[in-house]
Amino acid sequence: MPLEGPARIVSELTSRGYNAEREAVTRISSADDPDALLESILTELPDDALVVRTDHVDAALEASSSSGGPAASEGNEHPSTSTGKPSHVTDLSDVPSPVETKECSQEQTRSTDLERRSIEIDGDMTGSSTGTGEYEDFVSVFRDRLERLGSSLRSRINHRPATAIESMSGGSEVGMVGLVNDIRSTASGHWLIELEDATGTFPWLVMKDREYADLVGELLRDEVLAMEGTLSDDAGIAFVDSMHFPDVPRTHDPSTADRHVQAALISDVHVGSEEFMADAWNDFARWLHTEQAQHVEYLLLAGDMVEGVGVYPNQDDELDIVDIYDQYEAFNEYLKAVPGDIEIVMIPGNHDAVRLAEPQPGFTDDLREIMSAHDPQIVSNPSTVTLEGVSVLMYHGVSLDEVIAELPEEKASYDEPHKAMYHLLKKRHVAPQFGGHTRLAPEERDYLIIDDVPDIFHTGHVHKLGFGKYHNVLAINSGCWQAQTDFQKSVNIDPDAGYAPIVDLDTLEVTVQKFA
Ligand code: D5M
Ligand code: FE
Ligand code: ZN
Repeated sequence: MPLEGPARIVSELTSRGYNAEREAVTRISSADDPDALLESILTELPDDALVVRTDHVDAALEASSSSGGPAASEGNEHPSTSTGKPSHVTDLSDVPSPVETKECSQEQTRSTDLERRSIEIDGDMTGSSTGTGEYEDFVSVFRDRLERLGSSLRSRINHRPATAIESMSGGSEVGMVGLVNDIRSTASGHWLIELEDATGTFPWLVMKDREYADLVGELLRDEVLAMEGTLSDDAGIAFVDSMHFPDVPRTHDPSTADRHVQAALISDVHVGSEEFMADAWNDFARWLHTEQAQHVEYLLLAGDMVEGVGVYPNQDDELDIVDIYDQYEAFNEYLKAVPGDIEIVMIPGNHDAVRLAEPQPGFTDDLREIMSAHDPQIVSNPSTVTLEGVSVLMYHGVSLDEVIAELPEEKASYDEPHKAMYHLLKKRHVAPQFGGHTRLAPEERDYLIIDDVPDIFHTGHVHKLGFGKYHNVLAINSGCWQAQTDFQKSVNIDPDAGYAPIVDLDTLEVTVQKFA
């Protein structure tokens, strides 16, 4: 890697518990005697400082020139700093407390156009959960889903409520907007789909030789769609002529940033697991300090920060850190290795210490406090974060297991996770099917609906890297930082670990950096 100089400086700083601005690192590494300069900076650094900034470098340079001697002469007395060895940031002993770091990180600046940065959050339901777990809440969340997802469909077809269709005569042309209640194959190989709306249910038959038969394989229970067709002679069933999905319009024209700026989209760090890849993470963090990464100003983290406890049976056997709070403390240390002037936004996943049912609120205050060193924005799963005009729908991705299990291999597989994401975009819902892997928290409002078409859809969870475009929306599943677990070995999941997909926010192009 062409990072020798800056990478070594960063490594040295991290091993001593310091973070640094990229410009400061560049200046130190290009000094005549970087090691000596570094030592004099650290000597001069205020006790409470955790981030080495350019003004610290300037002050050290000035002090050495006004004292008449080169900084190098002081530095030589110090132990060598040029080991070049990767440092680990797990050593909690020499790193000051998170709270101090938080104050400090707020002062930092990255070298470039700070004032051009912007982050807006939409759909963060942290603190606004209304669910009581009662049956009525399920009724209201599904009613909200039908109402909101159905509204665009209702303007596209001539529709009738289920009860009105029941009283129409045989042979009539009909249309209905509803939730998929049931999908069954008939003895003769056709498909019977029961649609439900606020008034009742009605059965729709897809004949196996119709072009729409192939779409039946994509359907999930509880998704909202519209069907048009013809009533049978006895008016007891409708033969499907067409199906319509909420979908993303093909004409969707994504927004882009008006300068060259990048975001790293990652997930599934799994700190606390024996398989967490600390070296890969540290390499990634070091790379972020280099010139090659100078345009990376945002880091999005789509859940599973830590391994958690009791998430899966026998998970304890593979825990490196057994206490959940200790796991977050360690995760916080790993976050500190990321340059302080990169903006971080994160959502929880199924391994994190929040309720499993979705939407998942963005952590309680005690955990936020533990993770505060880098001052990340922590929002609910899912949430939409808009970076300089580019909207990114962040969702951890538990429903992808379901999409992959239910759909035929060629439509969704672990090898091409982005294609599974396409189906969620088509259904305009991040977790349509209720009652399987994905747990749904009953709320007054369905927070899992994809109301506005995002420019980027970012998920994780399945530990596979994959990206592609669906109707101009960039879908990225971001891999993980955890090597293969025993469970994954037993079911043949070969994770893509140690990759960081980097998105150009001005062009929505993706490059992938590998650190393992
Ligand atoms: O899950 C990572 C991937 O592995 C995701 O596709 C689920 C699957 N997985 C991992 N462990 C299990 C167990 N024990 N049962 C079922 N599925 C599993 P993550 O939740 O991010 O670890
Ligand atoms: Fe995970
Ligand atoms: Zn997960």
